[in-house]
Amino acid sequence: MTSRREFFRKLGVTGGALAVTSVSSVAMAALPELVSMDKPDTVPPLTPSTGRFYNPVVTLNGWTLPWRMRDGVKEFHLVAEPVVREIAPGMRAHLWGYNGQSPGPTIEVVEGDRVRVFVTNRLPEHTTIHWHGQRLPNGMDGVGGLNQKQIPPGKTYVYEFVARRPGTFMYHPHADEMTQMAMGMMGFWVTHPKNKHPLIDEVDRDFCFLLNAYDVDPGSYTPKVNTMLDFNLWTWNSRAFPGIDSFNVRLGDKVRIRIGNLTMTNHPMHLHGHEFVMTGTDGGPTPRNSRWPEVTVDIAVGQMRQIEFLADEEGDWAFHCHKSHHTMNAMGHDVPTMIGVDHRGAAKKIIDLIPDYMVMGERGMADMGEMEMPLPDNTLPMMTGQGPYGAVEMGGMFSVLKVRRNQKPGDYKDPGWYRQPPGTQAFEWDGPLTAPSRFRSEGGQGMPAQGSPVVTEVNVRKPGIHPKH
Ligand SMILES: [Cu+2]
Repeated sequence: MTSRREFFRKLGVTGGALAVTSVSSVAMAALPELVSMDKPDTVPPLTPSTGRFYNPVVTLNGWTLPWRMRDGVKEFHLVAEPVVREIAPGMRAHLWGYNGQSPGPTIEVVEGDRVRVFVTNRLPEHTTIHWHGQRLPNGMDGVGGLNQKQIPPGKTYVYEFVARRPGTFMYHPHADEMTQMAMGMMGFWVTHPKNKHPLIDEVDRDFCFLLNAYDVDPGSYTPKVNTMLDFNLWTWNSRAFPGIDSFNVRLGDKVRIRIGNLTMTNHPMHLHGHEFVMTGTDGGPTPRNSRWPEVTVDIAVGQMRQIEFLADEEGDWAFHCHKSHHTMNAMGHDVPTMIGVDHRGAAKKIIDLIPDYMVMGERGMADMGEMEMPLPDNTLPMMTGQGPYGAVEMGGMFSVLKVRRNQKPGDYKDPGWYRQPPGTQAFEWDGPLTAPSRFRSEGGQGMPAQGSPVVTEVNVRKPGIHPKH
C-alpha cells in the first residue's frame, strides 16, 4: 500500500496545508479502516494511544470512533448507512446512522489537531455532514448546495480542518435534513483543551449524549419522517428508558455531562439530589461569573449544554427530562381522562362482548406501569422499568445517576441498586389517624367563606350510559 507521503511525492505535492482542490486526491489514498459497532451498549472510554493525551468522554449507549494518525493528521472514517438500533430491549428500529449505529460514534480530538474525516455514503440518497459549532473553512461546513455538492450514494468525500476551539459539538447532515435527522443521523464531537484552560475544569467522569425523538408506529420499524411534534419515542442517543444506561460514578467525583438537542422541542433536563452549574455551550465554556446553581437546565432545539457537579450524595438519583410526556414511551394523546369515572356498569356490558376487556384509568394511570399488558409487536410499554421497590413507571428520557462510595476510579460498570441505610427511607405511618381539621375561613382573607362550607359532590356520567336508580 502506498503511503500518503509517497503518494504525494509521486504527485509532486510537498507537505503543508492541503488546498481544497487536492482533497479528492487524498480520498484516492487508502481510506482509514472502517470501524463499525453492532451493539447499543455504553463502551468504556477510548484512551488516546496517539496524539496529545486527554481524559476521554463516555458516550451514553455509544462509543468513540478510533482514528489513525497519518503525517500528524487525525484521520477518521464515517460511513452513513442504514442501521438497526435497539431502542430498548424488545424494540428495534430501522434507522439511518453512521458505522453501524444511531447516533454515530463520538469523535474526540484535541484543540489544534488537524482532523480529516472521510465520509462514505451508503444511503439510498445523497447526504453531507455539517460540523455543528466548529470554526472551519467555509467549504468544510457541510451545507449541501451552499458549501459543497452533496455526497452521492456510493461516494466518499473528505472533510479537513483544524479543531480550533475546545468544547462540545455535534455533527449531522445538512442534506434532506428533516428526513435524515428523523431517521437518526447525528453524532457527538468533543474537542478537548490543548493545555490547562482557565474555564475548563478537569473532571473525573465526562459523559455525553444527544437528545433525539422518533415516531415509530407500534408494530412497525421505520420512523415516520414527516412527524413534526407528536413523536412517540423520546430518546437519549436513540435509546428509551429502560434501555438507557445509568451514569455510574464514585462518591466525590466531579462529573461533567454534555448534552445536545436534535429533537423538535426543548427539554428541561432535571437532576435529583445535587445542584449543578452550566459550564459550557456549543459556543464555548461559559465565563465563571455567569454560572449559578441549578437543578434543571432547559436545552432548546439545536443547543448544547455542559453541566458539572460534585457527586457527593450516595444513592440512585433520577436524571430525566422534566416534561412528563417525555418520560413515557409509545402512547396515544387523544385518550379521555377517566379519573373519577365509575364505569363498572359499562365494563360489565363490554366484558359480555369482549371477555379480555379491562377497565383502566379510573383511579389514575399507575396501573399501566404495574401491569404487563399484551402489546403489539415491536413497541415499548408507555411506563415501565422495574426498580428495587417496584415499577418505576417511566419511559423515554429517563435514567439514573448512581453515586457509590466503592465505585472504583475508571469503573463505569452498573453497581446495581442502592440500599438505603436503615432509617433513611420514606416509611408507612402506622400510628392513629386524626380527621384533618378544616380551615374555618376557606377562601382566604380576601374572600371569606359565607355561612358554613357546603360539601359538593359531583356525579360524573359517561355519555350514553344511564345507570338505573
Ligand atoms: Cu423532553
